[in-house]
Amino acid sequence: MTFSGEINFDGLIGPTHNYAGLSQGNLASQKHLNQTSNPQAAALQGLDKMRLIMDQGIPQGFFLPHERPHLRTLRALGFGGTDEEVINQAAKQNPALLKNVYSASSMWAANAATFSPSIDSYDQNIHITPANLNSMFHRSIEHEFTKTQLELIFGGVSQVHEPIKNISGYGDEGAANHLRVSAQHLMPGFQIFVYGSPAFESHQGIIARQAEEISQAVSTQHQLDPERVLFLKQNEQAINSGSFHNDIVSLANEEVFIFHQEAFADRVELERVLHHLKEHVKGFHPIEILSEDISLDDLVSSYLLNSQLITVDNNEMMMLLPEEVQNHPNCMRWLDEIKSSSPIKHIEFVDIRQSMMNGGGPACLRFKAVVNNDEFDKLNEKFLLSPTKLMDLRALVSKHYRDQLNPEDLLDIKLMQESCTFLDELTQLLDLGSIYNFQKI
Ligand code: SUG
Repeated sequence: MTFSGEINFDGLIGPTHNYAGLSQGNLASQKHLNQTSNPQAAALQGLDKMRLIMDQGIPQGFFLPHERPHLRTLRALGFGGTDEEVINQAAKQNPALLKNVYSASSMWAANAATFSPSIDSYDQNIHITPANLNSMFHRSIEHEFTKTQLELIFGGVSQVHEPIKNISGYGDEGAANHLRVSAQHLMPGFQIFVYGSPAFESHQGIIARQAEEISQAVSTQHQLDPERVLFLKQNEQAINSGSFHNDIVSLANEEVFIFHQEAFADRVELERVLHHLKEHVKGFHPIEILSEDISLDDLVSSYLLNSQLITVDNNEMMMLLPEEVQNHPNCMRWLDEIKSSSPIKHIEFVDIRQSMMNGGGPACLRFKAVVNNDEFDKLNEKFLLSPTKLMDLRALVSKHYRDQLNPEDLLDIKLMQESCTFLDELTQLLDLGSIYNFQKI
C-alpha cells in the first residue's frame, strides 16, 4: 500500500502493568482492582497489535515505557535516602501513593498528546501538545517524559509545545478527546475538540477530566483556522456510564465519523457540526449509533468504538476491534450492517485483554499522527518498528517481564530493580543512550 500519511505510535506496555484500581470513573479499572496482572502477556499482546497494523502496510512506531516507580515524584514529596529507602518508606507510610508512581499507564498513548498535521496549521508546521493528564494523579506524572520522547521522535519536523496548565483540577487528555475529519489524511482537515466541562463550573458526582478552556488553548497554540475547529461537550450521562474519554463513544478516520446518539451533550451543537462537515468535507460519511440498537452500557462494556479505524487499499477501511466485542450480538449485527453501507469493509479482532481490564482498548494504545513524505523521512527511525525490531522487543520482554503481578508486589524492591534492568537493556537495544533519570545519576 502507498503511504497515506497515517503513522501510529503505540505505548510499549511496561513491566509494572498492574490492577491498582487507580482510575475513578473508569469502570474496567475499578472492576479489576487487586486482580493479578500478567505484564508479559500485556506487552506481547500490545506488540501483536502493532504487527497487525504493520501488516496492513501502515508504518508503526512505539513509545518507550516510562520509568516506574517514579522516584522523582516520591523525592519531590519528601521521601529521602537511597532509592531502596525511598521505596521502603513509601511502602510503609503511603502504599496508595506508591501504587500511583508504579502505574504503567503511559501505555495508553492516545492520552500522550494532541497532534495537528502541518497541512492544518497557518504556519504549515506540525504542532504537538503533550497532555497534562491532571485529573488523575498517576497520569499527571507522565507529561515530562512524554515530551522528551515526542521531541526525540518529531523534533526535526514539528513544534512540541509545553503542556497547557491545568485549571481547577481539570486537565487535558490529549488525542482521546480529539477527532480529525478530512477527505483524506493529507488534505486539510477539521479538528473536533471534545471536552467534559468548562473549568469553572462545578459538578456533583461526575468525573469529567477535560476542561473546555484547555481544548481551546490547544487549538490556538496549534495555529488552526477557527473555521476548521469545532468543539463538542461530552454528555454527562455518557461520562457517568463509563465513557471517561470521548474515544469510547465516537471515532473518526478520514471522511468517516461514527458516534453514539448519547455521546455529546448538545444535539443542536452536534447538528451544526455535522452540517459544517457535510458542507466542507468531500464524501463526508457520518454514522450514528442509536441507543435502541446499542445502549451506552453495551458500548462501554464492548469498547466497540475504541477500535482503530484505518484506511487500507482501494480507499476501503478496516476496523481493528477488541475481541470482547464478539460477546455482544447487537454490536456484531451493527458491524455486519456497516460493512454493506460504508467504506468499512474489513473487520479484525485483537486480543489485548490485559489492557482492556484497565479500560484501554486498541485506540487507547496508540497515538495517531499524520505526516507527509518529507516529514516521515525526518522522523527518528529508532522509534519505528520493523519485523526484526519487533522480534527483538518480544525477546527482551519475554526475558525480563513477570507473568504475574499483584498490587502488593509493588512493595517489593526487587520489582524496581527488574524494571530498571529492562529499561536499561531496552535503551541499549534501540541505541538511545541515557534517557531515563536512573541512567543519568
Ligand atoms: O486513564 N486507565 C487509563 C485508561 C486510558 C484509556 N485511554 C483512552 N480511552 N484513550 C485511564 O483511566 C488504569 C490504571 C489503574 O487502575 O491502575 C488507568 O489509568
